[in-house]
Amino acid sequence: MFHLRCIACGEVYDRREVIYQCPRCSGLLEVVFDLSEISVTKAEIESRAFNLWRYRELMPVEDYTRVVSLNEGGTPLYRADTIAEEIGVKELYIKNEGANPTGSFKDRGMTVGVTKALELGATAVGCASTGNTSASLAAYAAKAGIKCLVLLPAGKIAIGKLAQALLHGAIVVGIKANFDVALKLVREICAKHNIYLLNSINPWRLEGQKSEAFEIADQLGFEAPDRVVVPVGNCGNISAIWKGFKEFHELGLIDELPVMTGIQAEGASPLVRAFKAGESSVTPEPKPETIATAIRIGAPVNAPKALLALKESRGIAESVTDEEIIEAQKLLARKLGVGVEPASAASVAGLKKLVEAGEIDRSERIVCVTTGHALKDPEIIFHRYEKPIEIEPSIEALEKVING
Ligand code: AN7
Repeated sequence: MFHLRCIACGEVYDRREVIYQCPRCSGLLEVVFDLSEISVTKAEIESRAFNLWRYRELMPVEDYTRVVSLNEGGTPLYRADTIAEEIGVKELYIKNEGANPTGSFKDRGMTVGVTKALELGATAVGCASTGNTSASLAAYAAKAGIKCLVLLPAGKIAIGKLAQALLHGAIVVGIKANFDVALKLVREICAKHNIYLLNSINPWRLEGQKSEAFEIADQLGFEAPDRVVVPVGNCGNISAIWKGFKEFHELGLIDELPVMTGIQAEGASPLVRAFKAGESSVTPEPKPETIATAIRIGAPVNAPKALLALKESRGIAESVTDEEIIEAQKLLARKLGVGVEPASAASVAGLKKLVEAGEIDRSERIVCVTTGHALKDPEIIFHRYEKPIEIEPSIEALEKVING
């Protein structure tokens, strides 16, 4: 079975308690499985459909036949030889999370999170979001038939994500402030009005996201890569992926653990600064800024978990500029045929920077996670890339174009 435990003071709590932080010390909570009770084999896993529920023994739900699912997970792991050559590493893979039902890795969290919401008797769910969380929660709440409230930093949401939240019928509220302020506000309203909170402070949600690690290992033939590179905002995903690798390792499903590498945008990089200064907590950035709006976060709530993941895996953290992000987005789009939103490209941008700086061994086997689909943010493409060419409808005019 499984229960909740505080990562700071170690206090344990029953899985049926509706809590998001340790009631005693306010520390972050994590879900702990009794792994000695779990005996799933590689063959059993391989006999199942390739989606998140392939790893059902490690998913903390009461009855997996009754989960709220849109068939999330099962995303492609592309071998990216052309990009590997460009960056100068031996073996590179792209784990394309944009291939999830609503176009981001958040769906992995929401299938578990919304299932838990129902199990705990919730009739409404809520979140603050830089976009993808709201798009995903809106869709899963619709599937579950419950109400959904999303708070967004007004004017700072990529248009595709905003459209999704509206499309799926959530109550969409723009807050005239940044994400960090919206998160504070939603936590208050959720507590006051019995709305189940599904930001990544919610430990159940991260359980779904740890399946990224299971899949990467599975797709590499039950082996961990040397390194996993992850874009970082609120610090939930990198923590979840690390937890997934640790559980597979403890169960004997993989022999090695990867090194975790977190990448933030330069204008929103509190984790990177804390990591480089060797600090055990982050100092919030009051005015986070980057074109990668998904990771425009100054006060990451899961920073203690991410710092632990970096420490335990002997990992590193680095920041990249908006220009480097666009360059990496172009590389993925034009050398691999994979369209990702800017935040996602941060992983590849960070890898390139770290390889050039000599901080990553070129002989490693590396997986970069790309977290969200390019269509989430079409505006950035219109602003940063070539414009379409308009001509009169004649062969002569067309020939002029193709002849450059
Ligand atoms: C594409 O949707 O925080 O470090 O509210 O959308 O776990 O926060 C999004 C985060 C990376 C960072 N890539 O993950 C939200 C939100 C994409 C994202 C991240 C996000 P975390």
